[in-house]
This record gives sequence, C-alpha cells and structure tokens, in this order.
Amino acid sequence: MSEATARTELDRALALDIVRVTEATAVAAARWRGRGDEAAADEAAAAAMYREIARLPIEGVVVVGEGDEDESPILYNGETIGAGSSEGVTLDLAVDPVEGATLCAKALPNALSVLAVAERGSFLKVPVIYMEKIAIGPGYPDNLVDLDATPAENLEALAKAKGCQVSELTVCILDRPRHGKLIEEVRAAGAALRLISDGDIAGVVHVTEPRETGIDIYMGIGGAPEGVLAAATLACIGGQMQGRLVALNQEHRARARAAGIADLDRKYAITDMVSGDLSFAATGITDGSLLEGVRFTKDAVFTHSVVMRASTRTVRWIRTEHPDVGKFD
Ligand code: VTB
Ligand code: MG
Ligand code: MG
Repeated sequence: MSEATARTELDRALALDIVRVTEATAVAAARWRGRGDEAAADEAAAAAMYREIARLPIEGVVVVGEGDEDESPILYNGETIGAGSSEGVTLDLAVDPVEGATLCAKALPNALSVLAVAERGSFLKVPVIYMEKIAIGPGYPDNLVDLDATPAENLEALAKAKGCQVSELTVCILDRPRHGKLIEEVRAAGAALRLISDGDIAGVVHVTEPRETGIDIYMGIGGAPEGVLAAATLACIGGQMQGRLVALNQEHRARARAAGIADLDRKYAITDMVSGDLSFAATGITDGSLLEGVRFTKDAVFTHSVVMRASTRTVRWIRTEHPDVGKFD
C-alpha cells in the first residue's frame, strides 16, 4: 500500500474512532444531566474524553482545548495524548467535552460533546477569550455577510439573496447583556430573534439547515474555541462564517499574546481558522434540534452522533446501541 493510500485508510477508520470518543464523553456527561453541577459534568466528560483519545493510534496534540495547563489539568492547550503511531500519524485536536455545561447541568437542549481532528497545523490557536461571529448556511454568493457591515446591511443582503423579506429571517444570538445593542439593531431591522442561553457551536450549525431549524443567520460574541470548532463544522457541511477575537480586558490581551496572536483585530474566514482535511464529531448529551441526547435503559445505552469530513464533505448520522453498559465505567 502506498503511503497516501495507507493514510486515507487510516483517516477513514479514524472517523469512527472519533465518534467512539464523543459517545463515551457524552455518556459520562449525561450522568450529570440536570444535577446543577457544571463542574462535575465537565470533569467527568473531560476524563472520559481523555481516556478514549489516549487509546487511539495517534500522536495527538490538543490545540483547541479547555485552556492553559494552569487553568485545566486535562485536555489543556498543548497537551499530547494518544497511544502513539508507528506510521507517524500526528494530529491536532480541537475538543469541547461538554459544549454547554450549563445546558447539561440544567438538562436544557443542545448540550454536545465535540471533537475535531486534523493534520498538524490545521487549527487556529486561539486563547480562551471571546470571538465575534457571523455565519450563514451554504449556497450563497461569497462574502454575502461581513462582520464590518451593520446588522441591517447583513440582513438585507441575506434577505435579497434568499428572495425574502428581512421580516422572514430569524437570527440566532446568545442571550447576554453584551448583545443589547445588537439585539436592538436586529429588531429595528425587522428580523426575528432566537435567543439561546448557551451553546453557540450548535447555534452556528443551525444556519446550515434553515428549513429544519428555522435559523437563517448566527450573530454575536461567544467563546473563541467554540468559534474554531464551529468553523470546523462549516468546513465540512458548507456555509460562510467570519470570526474576530474580542479581548475585554488586560488578561484577555495577555492570553492572546501568549497564544501568539499578533493582530487582535484580524477578521478570520473559515479557512483561516481551519485548513486542510479534518474530521469533526459531535454526540448529543441532552436532546436538541440536531442530535438526541443519551438514553439510559436497563440493557443498553443509546447515543446519537454526527461525524463529518471536510475533504469529502460526508456527513454521517450515527445512532448507536451500546449493550455493554459497563464499558463506560
Ligand atoms: C460561550 C459560547 C459557548 O458559553 O463561550 C458561552 O461560545 C459563554 O459565554 O457556546 P459567557 O461567558 O457570556 O457566559 C457557551 O454558550 C457554552 O459553552
Ligand atoms: Mg466545555
Ligand atoms: Mg464550550
């Protein structure tokens, strides 16, 4: 087998491997659903994710992780994990064991376990600060929306491209005081709002299926690591997104410097945040509009996941029955 063929085979196998990781992670988090303890859910999920990645035949480096080593003992940025690879398969990892810890703690919709893997150097190294984001689904002219345009301008451009009125558009925004002005501007422009309490990776992914989700565009400021993970999904499904880091204070600026960000004002396109081939997997922790949450029964655990690949644009929805309930302990 040529090296290239071996590599492709391995990539294909890895697609299933990464779902196994997010499945086990979601199961660990799901045991903490609705218990009001975000930290416990995060901890259990991170431990499960670490354990599963450690079994993979790769040399992995966490590029987009839970924070710096001093903030997070596990899955920290720069941590190396994996069982090692005789073929020298070195991969970058972008992780979020519980995307939406508050959603999980309150058993609200759309808490996910998320993992993306790519060749070395594929993910933008972002500090754990904020990122301003705008995203729309596939099938529109390039650069239709822009972070530097006003919300009204972006909504008008999108309505025109869709052949509808601005009043027929729904904008998804994180419900936060920092979005007061944005929310006012969107309402003044005449569009409807879907305000979400958390979970902006799911928020961004929603724009790719407006007919199912009812969401046409995502706007606003969420986490920077979540921005890179959202860009990873759009690299697989299609769609447009721009991101720009937001540093609210000195501490944020210091983190950005430490992460090697030279220009805080830079606008990132999807291809600036993720490049080359990558695979992305997510498993539902709680029920959501994309994925069902984990179900526990006497004889089995059931999970629902999606795995996607950028180079082939395959999107697989995977329902798994795990009769060996003990394997998650
Ligand atoms: C953001 C968003 C995430 O938490 O990080 C948010 O990207 C935290 O925002 O999807 P605040 O600091 O304003 O609370 C999530 O919603 C969930 O991790
Ligand atoms: Mg998280
Ligand atoms: Mg998160």
